[in-house]
Amino acid sequence: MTQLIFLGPPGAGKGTQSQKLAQSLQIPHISTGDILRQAMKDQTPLGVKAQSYVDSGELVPDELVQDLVQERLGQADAQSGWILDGFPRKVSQAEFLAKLLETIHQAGERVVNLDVPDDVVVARLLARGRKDDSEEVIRRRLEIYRSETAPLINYYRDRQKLLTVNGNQSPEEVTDALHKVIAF
Ligand code: B4P
Repeated sequence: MTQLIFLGPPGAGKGTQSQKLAQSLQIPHISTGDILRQAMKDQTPLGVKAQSYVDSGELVPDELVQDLVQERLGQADAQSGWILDGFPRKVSQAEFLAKLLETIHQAGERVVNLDVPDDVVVARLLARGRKDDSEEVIRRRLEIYRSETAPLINYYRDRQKLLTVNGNQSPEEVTDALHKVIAF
């Protein structure tokens, strides 16, 4: 069963690559960012609560994303594998996920870290121009990445779950490199 977590700074290519890989492996692509954006668009209670955090580049409170991940991983199509894109984003979320996977007897997750320098991700996000891709918000998201998310690299390395891929190449080259590392 393939269980993959994508890690990397905003704009590293997590969404781009994890979506493609999920399609080729025929397993669900679970993006907390996409789920939150859809909820905001539909103005659901989750979306209303998440809006100000996402717009300013802050992380949405743990309980909100943890609940949605727990619910999604419990669905029928996630019982034979999944790719998590954007979760966990901090150590408390990683600890929550570890406990959850233990409870549902799915403990074989591996973590792909997409490595891309700051100047490259800023250029990519400015070119994309999503609502939360203004220069000020991108700067805040990078700060939060460094303080909250980057510690997960050591967290998963210490647990022998970490695979690293150079994300600073063309999307096709990143895809090839990804297929190679997950084949082992
Ligand atoms: P996300 O949707 O996860 O936003 P992201 O990190 O910017 O996405 P990603 O890294 O996938 O972008 P991609 O590279 O695909 O989160 C948005 C917000 O939601 C967060 O700021 C937070 O508020 C909230 N949130 C989400 N999860 C949360 C959690 N667990 N806890 C709390 N809050 C949470 O795309 C970037 C651009 O680069 C694209 O235009 C793409 O075409 C381009 N690109 C990709 N690969 C490339 C390559 N190899 N070369 C050139 N360009 C490339």
